[in-house]
Amino acid sequence: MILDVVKPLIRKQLVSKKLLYKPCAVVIGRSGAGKTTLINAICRTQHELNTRKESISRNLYRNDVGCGRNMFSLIDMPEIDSSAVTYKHTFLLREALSATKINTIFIVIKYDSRFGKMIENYFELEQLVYNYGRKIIVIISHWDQSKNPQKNYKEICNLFEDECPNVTNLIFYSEQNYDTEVANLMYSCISNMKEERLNINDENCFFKSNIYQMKSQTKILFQQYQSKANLLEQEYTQLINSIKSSFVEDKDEALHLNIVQFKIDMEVLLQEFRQEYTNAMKELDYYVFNIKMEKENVRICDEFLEKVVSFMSYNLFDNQDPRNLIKRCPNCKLIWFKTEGCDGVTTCGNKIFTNHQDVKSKAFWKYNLQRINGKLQLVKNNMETKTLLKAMHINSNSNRIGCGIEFKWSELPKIEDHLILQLFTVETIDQAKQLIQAGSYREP
Ligand SMILES: Nc1nc2c(ncn2[C@@H]2O[C@H](COP(=O)(O)OP(=O)(O)OP(=O)(O)O)[C@@H](O)[C@H]2O)c(=O)[nH]1
Ligand SMILES: [Zn+2]
Repeated sequence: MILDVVKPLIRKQLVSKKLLYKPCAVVIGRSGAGKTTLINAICRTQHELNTRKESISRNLYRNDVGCGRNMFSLIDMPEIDSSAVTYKHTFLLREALSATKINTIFIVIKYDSRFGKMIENYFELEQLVYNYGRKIIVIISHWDQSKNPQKNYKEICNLFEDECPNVTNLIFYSEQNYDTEVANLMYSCISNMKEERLNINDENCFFKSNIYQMKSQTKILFQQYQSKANLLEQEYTQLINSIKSSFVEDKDEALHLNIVQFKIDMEVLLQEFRQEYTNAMKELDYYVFNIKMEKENVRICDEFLEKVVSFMSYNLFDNQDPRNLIKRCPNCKLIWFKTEGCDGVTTCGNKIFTNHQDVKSKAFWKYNLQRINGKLQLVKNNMETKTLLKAMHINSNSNRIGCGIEFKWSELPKIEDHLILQLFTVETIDQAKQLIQAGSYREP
């Protein structure tokens, strides 16, 4: 076997399973291991590299992966530095680990020619998630620094097998350009593990010495946030229940809009609370307050999403459904057919654009959500009947096309069913789905 230095590798090749929900994994690593670089690359995010800020700006990030064949999200853990295992670190770590259901824990370890260092590094991180050894996958980063990857690959695999039998798999990668492959390898591990809510409580010895009591004032403010968030959730739940049981043309789109808008409203609420209390609290109180709110935000949005998805006639996480794969650019209206990364941030274009225009266009939904006399309601938009201009594969090799703006793929409405039928020259959406499954769709 000839090993390519930069191409990612995996110890045990797994067959990816098709999941009908969007799985989530957490990524842990010591400062400098390359965690942020990895997440930025596959999620197309732009979190600052190597920010050793002790500050409150550190958030509980959950990022949608924007490349590869499958949808999943990653929670970025706080940088961990053995010399500075502060209360904040452990608090954020604990909250992040238990914010949502997790399939996999990725531990990122920087390649070191002294292999013992990597093992040491592993054990140091493993203790944070000790009870969940079965969920751990090790990612060896900086793989380009190996002088003899073919030999080292075998040696490292054997070493981990002997010293850390807990670890069921190893991925080797370096930052060069193989984002899609890394995302696919990560998904193959994730999809073969169950999702579960990790139960990390104060009794866990690691956190014991760091118990902190939230001040009663902070508690009250957090409860205020909670009750506002719950009210919002009730309001939206009422609306989706009424949509479900009444005659609404294109229920799927109306329901999808509710998911997108609910998330926006929840984010606005979070921002309001953040801004209002930044200066009112001591730094540590504010830090805890902020993370607690973020966690609550994630939990409530997940619950709402689960509810709405169950009301829809197709699965929003099915990566073979044309309604998830074909979207219209909100700016230039070009229709894209996407076989990879149908979730996170996408650029309208088949090539990287150098002159980014900052165009703020809004996706055009059939409906609109408005508060009329204080009541949240679904209002129909006036639609022009859309005709098909042209459709392109987003990874097509033809000349540069598209307008270059960025948008979040999963937050755009599906295109009209009749256009999908026209594109695939079929009679039903199911037939289009079959063509996609068979891999026999070609751009017109
Ligand atoms: N040669 C090489 N350098 C890398 C690789 N991945 C990341 N780096 C570099 O390593 C440094 C640290 O990367 P980060 O992504 O900031 O590491 P981190 O684990 O997020 O560290 P914190 O931000 O402190 O949590 C950066 O300068 C990266 O450019 C890699 O695969 N190969
Ligand atoms: Zn465009």
